[in-house]
Amino acid sequence: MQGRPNIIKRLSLLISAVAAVFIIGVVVSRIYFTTTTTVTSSRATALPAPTFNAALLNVLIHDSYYGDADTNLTNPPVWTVPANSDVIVTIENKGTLKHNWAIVKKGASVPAPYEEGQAGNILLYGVGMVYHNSQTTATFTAPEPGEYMVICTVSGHYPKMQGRLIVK
Ligand SMILES: [Cu+2]
Repeated sequence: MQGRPNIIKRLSLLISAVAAVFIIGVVVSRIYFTTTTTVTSSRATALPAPTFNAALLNVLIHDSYYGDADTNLTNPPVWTVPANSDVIVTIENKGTLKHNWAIVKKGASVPAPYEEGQAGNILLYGVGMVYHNSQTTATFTAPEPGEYMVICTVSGHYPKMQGRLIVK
């Protein structure tokens, strides 16, 4: 029975220690929060501006040519983008047929007329099919500087349907 008062004594000591820590914590946090409200932004350092070199391209499609006139064969439309840019291309198909916009690898020869899927390895990038009366947006990284042929890969649309992409 002699240990009992000891335990009570220790418990009360422990409780008062916890209470003291709690009270000190409240006081310290009050001081801390009231004094930190006056912090100024003079030490904020400016971050370097993000480098995102975006280029926008708008491509208009009719049956079956790019741009405003059915003269792609003699006067192909030219789209120019800066080197090392992230190109956001928006393609609007105002025709009644499906079309697309595909970049041909530099130096590759395109069979004329081109049949869909033919010589598939000649293509560098394609936006996929754009159906009639619809619009699609795609992104690609500009290939190395130079001039590229752009074709519609729907069977028989090339060579009537073509343009040029210039990266410089
Ligand atoms: Cu087409």
